[in-house]
Amino acid sequence: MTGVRKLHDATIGDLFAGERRGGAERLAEGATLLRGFAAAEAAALVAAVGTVVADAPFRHMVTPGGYRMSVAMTNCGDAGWVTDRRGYRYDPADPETGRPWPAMPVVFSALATRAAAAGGFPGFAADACLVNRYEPGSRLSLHQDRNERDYAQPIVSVSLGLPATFLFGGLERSDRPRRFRLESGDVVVWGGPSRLVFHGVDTLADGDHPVTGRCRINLTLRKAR
Ligand code: MD3
Ligand code: FE
Repeated sequence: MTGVRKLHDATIGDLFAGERRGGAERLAEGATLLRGFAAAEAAALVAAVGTVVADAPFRHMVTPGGYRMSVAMTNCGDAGWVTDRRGYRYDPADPETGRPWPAMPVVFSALATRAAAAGGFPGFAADACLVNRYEPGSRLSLHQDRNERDYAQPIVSVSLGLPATFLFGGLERSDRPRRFRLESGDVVVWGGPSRLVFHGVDTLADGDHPVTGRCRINLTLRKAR
């Protein structure tokens, strides 16, 4: 190795000291990006989404303000996140059918527990999973996740399929967001002081992915109640 290369590596190493540890990147206090953490399981996770969707199909929900969301959603687990003209909430039943949401696949809950532990939250047990499907042109505007009972519980998010630009803001809506590219198999754990930050997803670019085809799927695993 040349002296120049060694110097370069040492500089990069110093720049990221305290930020990267064994593939984990600390985005902010309590927020950890685990690049590729679910890559080996991506196909199995997408297959499990197929079993959920067979029972509770993707649908475009309406916001309390009357806007149709560009992201299609469904849920599994003990409760599902829903929105309609009456507001945002968790519901134990799918409002489209009146039936309970499908059970959470064990591949989801086991991954959430392992990822949360890697992000510094041992013993996490997700009881709800929101499944988001982004097609080209879909986006999720800046928001906070505030419908869960206990903000001490982290949220685990899993990206599958087409890459997206994630917007990671601050505790005020007006804080200018940082932008991160999230790829298939990336997992992010959001807890502690990062739990209530404003966040969103930029308009999805078109593409074709071997695991999902022309879309991105995001799983958000939560302890809702
Ligand atoms: C940061 N989903 O469903 S996951 C959502 O890619 C949501 O579908 C996005 O935001 C998606 O509510 C982003 C990343 C995420 C999820 C929850 C968070 C980031 C978060 C909660 C607090 C802070
Ligand atoms: Fe969110």
